[in-house]
Amino acid sequence: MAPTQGGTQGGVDYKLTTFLQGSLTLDDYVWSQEEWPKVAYNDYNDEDTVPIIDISLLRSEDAATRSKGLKDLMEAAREWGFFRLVNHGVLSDVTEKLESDGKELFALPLEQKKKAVRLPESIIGYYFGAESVFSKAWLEAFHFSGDKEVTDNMIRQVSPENFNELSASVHNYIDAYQKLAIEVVELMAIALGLEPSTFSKYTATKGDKSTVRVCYYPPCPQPQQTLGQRPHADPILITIVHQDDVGGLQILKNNRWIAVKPEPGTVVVNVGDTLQVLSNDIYPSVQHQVVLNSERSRLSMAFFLIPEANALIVPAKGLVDDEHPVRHPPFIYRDYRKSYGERRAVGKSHLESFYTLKDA
Ligand SMILES: O=C(O)CCC(=O)C(=O)O
Repeated sequence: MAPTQGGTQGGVDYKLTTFLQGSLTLDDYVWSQEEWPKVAYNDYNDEDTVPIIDISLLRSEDAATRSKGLKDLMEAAREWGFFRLVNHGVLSDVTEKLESDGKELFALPLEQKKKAVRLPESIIGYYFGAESVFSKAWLEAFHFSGDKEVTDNMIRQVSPENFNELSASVHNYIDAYQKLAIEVVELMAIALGLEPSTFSKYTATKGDKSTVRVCYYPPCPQPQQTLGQRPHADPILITIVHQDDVGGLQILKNNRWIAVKPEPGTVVVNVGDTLQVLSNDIYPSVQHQVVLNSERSRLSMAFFLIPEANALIVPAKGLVDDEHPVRHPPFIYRDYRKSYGERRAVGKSHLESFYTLKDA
């Protein structure tokens, strides 16, 4: 690709974006050709679209409505590993506040943002593009921990003058989505005839707890040759993504990339590797990626329901019998997370390579 230095496209002066500061050029963001996106960010296929689950039906007092809702949820999660959730009840104020605070944080000078830079060994902190673990990704992110002290320290570094407001904004978001995420995994257990807490009991209550990654993808002059996030599956229990109206999230189904259309008031839920193992492969963790565009910036917020670091991840008893043997040997979540972080597996989830690596 001919390096385009500076100039404007889609109203953006790329020289000014974080991504081309220092010695970085556009060439640092060109991926190998086989990784280039096959489907444009807004190429939605209305025939084949991620199912929508109305969670208000699952909260219904009416047994028949609830039972139909549980069946739909189970089928969506089993078939897709992904679903869109409507009527979830998280106040739009909570979401909009973090969205607007996020935009203000990304607008700060790079040196200011870097005061909260992610430290090696941690998933928490600020990172961007070619300098991050997401190497080559056209992505800037603040990853906040549910551990109040950790996040508050981070905010104090980046934006001390707005400390109280930002701290409340991040923690309100994490608290609201944590409640929703626990409700969802409990419903996913009930849908399989299991005790409600079968999956939720693994949720971290100390240490890194659940987290939110606020992601910012500025317009990119070469959206056909790079990605905002490479294909990956998440290591955790579930992820709940709130995306703005721009679009860019895609999931892999039957070897085809499917663009997930943003709908107001809807969040996207995906199964992570840990829930795949706990459900003995009934609920698959699915690869997803983020495709860019050259016109509009995109902001998304990914809430991760994280397992306890010391938890032994083993398929639920009720899902294992002679006909359904254990599909994955048990692991301690900390070991899995460490290996995932070291390798940042490309292609199929880290889950498959993990056992080979351990046995090597
Ligand atoms: O930006 C998105 O829509 C997806 C974010 C994501 O997959 C992640 O942060 O792991």
